[in-house]
Amino acid sequence: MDLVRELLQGDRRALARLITLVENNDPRKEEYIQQLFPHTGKAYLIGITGAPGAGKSSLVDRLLEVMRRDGFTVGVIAVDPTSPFTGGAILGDRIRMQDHALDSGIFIRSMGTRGSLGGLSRAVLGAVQVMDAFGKDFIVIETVGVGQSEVDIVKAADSTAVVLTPAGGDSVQTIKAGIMEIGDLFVINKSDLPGAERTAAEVKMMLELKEEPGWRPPVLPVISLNGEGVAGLWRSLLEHRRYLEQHGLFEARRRQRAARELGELVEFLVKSRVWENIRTQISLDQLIEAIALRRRDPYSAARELLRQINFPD
Ligand SMILES: Nc1nc2c(ncn2[C@@H]2O[C@H](COP(=O)(O)OP(=O)(O)OP(=O)(O)O)[C@@H](O)[C@H]2O)c(=O)[nH]1
Ligand SMILES: [Mg+2]
Repeated sequence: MDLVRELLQGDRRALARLITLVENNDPRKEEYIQQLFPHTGKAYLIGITGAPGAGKSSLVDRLLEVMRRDGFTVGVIAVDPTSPFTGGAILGDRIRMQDHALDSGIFIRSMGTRGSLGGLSRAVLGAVQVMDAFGKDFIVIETVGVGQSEVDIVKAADSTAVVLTPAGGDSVQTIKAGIMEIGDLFVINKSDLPGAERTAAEVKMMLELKEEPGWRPPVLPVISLNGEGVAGLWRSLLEHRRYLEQHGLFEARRRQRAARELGELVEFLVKSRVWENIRTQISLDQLIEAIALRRRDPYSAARELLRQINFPD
């Protein structure tokens, strides 16, 4: 288990390699996570989400400067939002964050949605655990708030900032309800553009409608281009963290995360085990043909399969 020891001693190459192994679902993944786990739980997770092109990477880039100035070490996981056909954003993220890559207090990893089909959340959580064990104070997860899987990923964060932009002609009404709910903070990025104040006002109104007691998500104008407002965002993030801790909500969130992670893992293990058994024991062709020709209904066929591998009813 040299890799784990090297990681715990602060070896960045071991960090990079372990993340790759975890992301690729290496057979040793489980063993590695088991060994790393006692060393995790210290990092604070920040989710940054928003529409494609909202300026998330630019914002993270600026945020890193401020966090580093305060002396914190940071891991970044940028979930590549692009479709399998473009793949441009990975390069974009790399270019923009290149300067930081030379800083040993920062570790940046782009993670494709392709390689880890259906297991993106597992891959991200695995990478989080590796960075956490390595000793990063903060882990920033950048994802596009479009698909359910991306939204699920930020749900794992301790604090989530939703990045919006001046709506232009559109109104904030078009913002997906789901994304409003996961925001602990709202950033109006590109506040140098016209309409920023209106967007901020609309978001504030939407938030006030909720009338829930507790933490009031701030709405923060930011210009990532020149860094304006980023220090304020950082202060708000720390404030939110204090709020969670003082109200016992920090532990509650972590418990939620644990529950979700356990659930996802059970599903994953059952699913992979069941299919493994089915594939090695049964030829599916006839059954599929029968369903396609409407000689069999899919439910009874599925149940028959499970019975044949002795899966408990
Ligand atoms: N005018 C203006 N443009 C900005 C600002 N912040 C970012 N941009 C520009 O917006 C574009 C998208 O920025 P990114 O940081 O790549 O946005 P992103 O949300 O990470 O994009 P994806 O990862 O592809 O979803 C770039 O051309 C940025 O230069 C800002 O504050 N003002
Ligand atoms: Mg980006």
